Amino acid sequence: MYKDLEPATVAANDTSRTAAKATSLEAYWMPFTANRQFKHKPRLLAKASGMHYWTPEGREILDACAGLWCVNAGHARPRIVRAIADQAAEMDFAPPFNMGHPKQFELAERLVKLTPKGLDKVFYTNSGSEAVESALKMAIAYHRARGEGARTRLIGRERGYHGVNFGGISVGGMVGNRKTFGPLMAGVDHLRHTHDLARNAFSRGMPEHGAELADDLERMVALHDASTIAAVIVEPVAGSTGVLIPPKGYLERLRSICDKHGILLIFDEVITGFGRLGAPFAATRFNVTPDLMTVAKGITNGAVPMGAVFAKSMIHDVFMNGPEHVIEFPHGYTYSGHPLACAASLGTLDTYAEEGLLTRARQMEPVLEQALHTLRESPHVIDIRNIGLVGAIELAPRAGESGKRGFEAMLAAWERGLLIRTTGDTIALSPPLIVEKAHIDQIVGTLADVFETIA
Ligand code: PXG
Repeated sequence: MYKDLEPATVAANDTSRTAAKATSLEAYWMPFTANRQFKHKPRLLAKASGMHYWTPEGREILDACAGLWCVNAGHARPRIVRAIADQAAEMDFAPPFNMGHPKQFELAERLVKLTPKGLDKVFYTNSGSEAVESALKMAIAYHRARGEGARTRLIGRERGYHGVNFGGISVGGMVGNRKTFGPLMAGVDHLRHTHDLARNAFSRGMPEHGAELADDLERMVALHDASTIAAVIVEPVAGSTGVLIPPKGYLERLRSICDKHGILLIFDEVITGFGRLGAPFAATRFNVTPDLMTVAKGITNGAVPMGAVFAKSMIHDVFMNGPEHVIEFPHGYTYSGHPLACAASLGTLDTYAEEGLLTRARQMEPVLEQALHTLRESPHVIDIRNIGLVGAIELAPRAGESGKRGFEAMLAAWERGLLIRTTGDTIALSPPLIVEKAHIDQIVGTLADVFETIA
């Protein structure tokens, strides 16, 4: 037996490692972070349970953003922890190509019971970005397999976020994520975004105005011809660009224009999936079913990286053609359907089911809405919007320093024991779905104080 397989030795080694001298922050190049600012004044999280994080010094931090929109059931939930630990001991890895393991199939069956009718097939990935790339490839390959190989164009939307890979930033509409990386993918166009403060400021739930913006898709068809368009991808509620809630009637209109022209509709539900809006998916809540749906984050409660694409059977079935020994869809990842991710997801679905978490946001929505809108008269606030357990407070940008006020609000909240997420000058709130009224009051009370404090 190898020495390092003796449990006692492993534990001893691990302890000596973590007890090593204070670590330098220099080697780690951090993602989507102002590295120099962080390293001057680090913000470290060392422990988490339920609604809270703790810093290495033991300071308690209320988590108002579910980690990063992912820890929907709260932190360190026992069923999930146990599922991961047991799986790691039982089987750490199995090759996903040409081989399967039982939990991949069990999970797939469980997942498609939650999705809107018709989305009956699931393809695993390891992140939201990979789910988006996989869905875009499926859309193009689907049309090709049906003999419409000219349908390759992809339509995204301004202020959309679809992860950071080349397909995702190409259909995405975040200038900062696009401008640095050259010409991106060819053959992409964008609908206008739906954010309209002039008409919709301080809306509660879905805004009244803007359904007609879906008609942009008709303009795209007029410009490019439907025979060249494979798919449209949108977030039902745009998260990363500041919580942009679809105007009443918008998604229905987009769906019907897609149907009219044979264009696939992709919902990117990486944020909206798994209960965030008070229903299993935004598609469920809004009663609009896409042809492909991407998810990640809440699929494992953030505990192990995982993403997925749900596809309508009619899409999947088009691929199931030709000689049986031939790979139908040449795409996948070493870690597709990783055993630890599948186990974590099964534990997550159990937790969601036992605690009614996939619909709880609907009950808590009025509580969050009522509390958030009390901030309307606070300094700097130019809009407040909310749906399900998502809220946003938009602050006026400081002249010539767009995003600085938002960043300072995040730092001030951190000092007061509150973790929030900001994008530009908008604060996005997405607490774990186990949140109670007292937590919401703490979040809003702290923010009121923050707004009084920052310049
Ligand atoms: N699509 C959507 C709609 C997302 O929100 C991704 C794809 C990419 O997922 P991965 O797992 O590759 O990161 C996301 C990710 C924020 C924030 O501050 C949001 C995300 C990621 C990082 C920050 O709002 N969402």
